[in-house]
Amino acid sequence: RWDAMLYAGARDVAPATLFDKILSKEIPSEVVFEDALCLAFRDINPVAPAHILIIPKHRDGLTGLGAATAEHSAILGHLMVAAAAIAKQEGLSEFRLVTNNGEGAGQSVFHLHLHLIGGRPLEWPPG
Ligand code: DGP
Repeated sequence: RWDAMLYAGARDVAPATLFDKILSKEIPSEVVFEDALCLAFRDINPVAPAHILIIPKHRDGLTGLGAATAEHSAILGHLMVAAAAIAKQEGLSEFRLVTNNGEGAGQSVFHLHLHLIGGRPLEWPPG
């Protein structure tokens, strides 16, 4: 499965996900923000008027947040700062940032992603 590791990074042996195809543009997406380290695009199945996924371009073992180690500190911080910039760009002063870790928590794509959600009142606790 060397092909599957193309975008995942040399140290990443987990199977490729559809986000690799989004990164390669094989699957089109509505990109709202991009820099050298991350890509942000609109969720295909939005749960709110604003629903944006923010992903690292190189998964580097981050199948989900539960796989994070101290080596991932810089990219994780970068994703958070990107989320704040995207919220501002989208005109969201109130928003929620969520990451689902594990199928039981609602994770369906095993390439770390932050859900930036806003544009409507958000209830607490989430389901
Ligand atoms: P999660 O369930 O937390 O792993 O989030 C995965 C999200 O990915 C889910 O909210 C739906 C979204 N998604 C799935 N397939 C596509 C796609 O092809 N394009 C886009 N833009 N989003 C997708």
